[in-house]
Amino acid sequence: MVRERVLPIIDEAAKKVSREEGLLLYEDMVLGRLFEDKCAEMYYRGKMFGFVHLYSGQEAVSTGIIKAMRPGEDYVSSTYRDHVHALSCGVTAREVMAELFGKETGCSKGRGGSMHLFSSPHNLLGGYAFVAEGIPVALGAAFQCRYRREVLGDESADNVVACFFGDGASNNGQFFECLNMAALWKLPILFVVENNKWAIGMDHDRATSQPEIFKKASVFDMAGVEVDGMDVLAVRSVAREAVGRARAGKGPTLIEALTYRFRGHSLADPDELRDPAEKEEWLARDPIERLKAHLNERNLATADELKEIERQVQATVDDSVTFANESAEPDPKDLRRFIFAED
Ligand SMILES: Cc1ncc(C[n+]2csc(CCOP(=O)(O)OP(=O)(O)O)c2C)c(N)n1
Ligand SMILES: [Mg+2]
Repeated sequence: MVRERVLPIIDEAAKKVSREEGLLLYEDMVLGRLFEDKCAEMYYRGKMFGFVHLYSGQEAVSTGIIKAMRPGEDYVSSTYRDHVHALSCGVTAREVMAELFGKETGCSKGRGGSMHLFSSPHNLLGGYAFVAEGIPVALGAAFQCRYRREVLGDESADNVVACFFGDGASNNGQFFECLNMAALWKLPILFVVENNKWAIGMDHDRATSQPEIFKKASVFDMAGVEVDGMDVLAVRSVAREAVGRARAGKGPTLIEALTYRFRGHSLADPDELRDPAEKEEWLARDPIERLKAHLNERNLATADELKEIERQVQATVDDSVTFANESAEPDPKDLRRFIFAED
């Protein structure tokens, strides 16, 4: 058996969820999973170009954090593993699938593809292909929120930023520089490390002197918490606290979510390096199954109701493929557009 870290137990009161909220969290995670299952199918059918990195297994992190924020007002930055973050932000399945197909109707007008999903209306600051590249971008967004509120006197600028990145990124210099500035200026930002134990084929424990990433917050005098990233209610609970702290002007939080990707690093990775016993142990902790059991046990939803949500989500995903297929390619005459902002 693979030895895993023991996580603090979140008390039941903090995990309490209403039926309405529970169904919303369930739907968002199922959307992420079914959308990406379809991505794999479409990638192997040759519909997508370049690398495609799936998030399957990690859905509780995206859903738990983003659904604790204000959609469209708060900001989110991502990595190349960005499809599910975009969906949680409310970017439609149609716009994400069309982007993956390189179509004009995609959220980045077909210019970005899988690793570069952007959406200004959703305050999605982008997916970034370079490891840790999104961290300074998110820091800048957090800085402008504080600047607008305190220097320009805009009381409404109480927005919060969630910055997602991986365990591998936490060994990059930008991580440390940005944590320092965020703590120094008490910026409204959540640094969310999705510790899925691997950076391509590099075992996290072999790559860093202190594998418990949340502890790195303490040297910046910043709050740092670890959480079970396979439990959406636990993630939501720490996210709410961190969002509250950020919005109240009390500064950033480093959240380390322990999670696992169920597939290879990208769809081009045969995934032969990870121990099958480790994979099995984490597959048994599937966050979707976990929430399903929670809702069933507390009589918040029946199995049939959850099945109906899955059916509707599948229809949304299928529709996104039809939409992407039928959408036009970008026009070559527009090749130079959208590089810089247009009036
Ligand atoms: C600056 C930089 N160095 C190296 C790479 C190559 N690379 C792509 S993904 C990756 C691993 C990152 O792992 P992690 O941050 O844990 O994220 P995960 O893929 O596990 O979500 C590396 C090294 C890159 N994209 N950018
Ligand atoms: Mg990783």
